[in-house]
Amino acid sequence: MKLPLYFISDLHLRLNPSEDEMQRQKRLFLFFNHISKTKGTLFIVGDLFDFYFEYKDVIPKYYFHFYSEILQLRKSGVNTHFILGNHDFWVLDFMKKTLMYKVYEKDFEFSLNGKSFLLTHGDGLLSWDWGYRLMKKLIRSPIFVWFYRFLHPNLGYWIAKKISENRGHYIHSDEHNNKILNDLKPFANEKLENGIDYILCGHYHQATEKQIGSGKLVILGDWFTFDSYAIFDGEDLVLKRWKSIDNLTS
Ligand SMILES: [Mn+2]
Repeated sequence: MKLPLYFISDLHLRLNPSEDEMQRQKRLFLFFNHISKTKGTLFIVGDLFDFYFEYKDVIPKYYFHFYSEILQLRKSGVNTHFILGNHDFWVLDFMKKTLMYKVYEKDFEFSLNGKSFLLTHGDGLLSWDWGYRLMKKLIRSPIFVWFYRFLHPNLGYWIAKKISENRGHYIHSDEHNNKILNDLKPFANEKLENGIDYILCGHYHQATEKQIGSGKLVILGDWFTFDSYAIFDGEDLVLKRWKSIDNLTS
C-alpha cells in the first residue's frame, strides 16, 4: 500500500446536479488532482453517492464526471479502495472491477508501518439506532434487492430522488455530536484494546478526531460543510480540511 494514505467519506454525490453540486464536485476533483500528484492510496469510507443502484447492464449516468475523474486518478497510479456505506450498497461488477481498485462490503482492517487500521462506514453502531439496524438488514437483503432490480430504472431512481429530496440536512449541534461520540466510545475502546491503532468511520457528518489511549478514533466529516479528509504519512494520522491545491490547513 503506497503512502500517503488518504481517507474521505460522505460525499453523497447527488442525483440532481445543481450549480452548488457542480461546485462541490469541482472541489473534490481538485482534491483528486492533488492526490494524483502526491501519489499514495485513497480510501473512500462510505456514502460516496446519495444513491447508487447498479443493474446487470445499466449504470447511473448522473455520476459520469466522477467515473471519469476516478479513472484518471487510478491511471496516475493511485489505488482507490471503496468501503460501501448505507447509500451505495447496491454495486455490481462496474463498481467492483471497472471503476475501483477494490470494493468492501464489510469493515476493512489492515496494517502498515506498524499501525493497525480499522475502516468502517459506521452506520448502525449507535445504541439507540435499532430501527435503523432493522432497516439496514431489510434493504441489504437479497430478496429486497431482487425486487428492486425488477423495477424499471426510471422508477427505481424516481423513488430514490424523492427520498433524497425529502431528507433533512446534516447540521449537528455540539450536544448532538458529543452524544454520538460518547456512544461510539465503548465500540472504539474495545477495538483499540484489541490491537487496533486507528479507527476511521464516516456516516455521522461530523469531523472529529479523538485520542483514546495510544489510539485514535476519527470521524471523517463530509464534503458538504467540511471538505475533510484524514491523511496518514507513515508516522501519524491527522484530520484536515481541503481548501485548495496550494493551501492545506487543518
Ligand atoms: Mn451513511
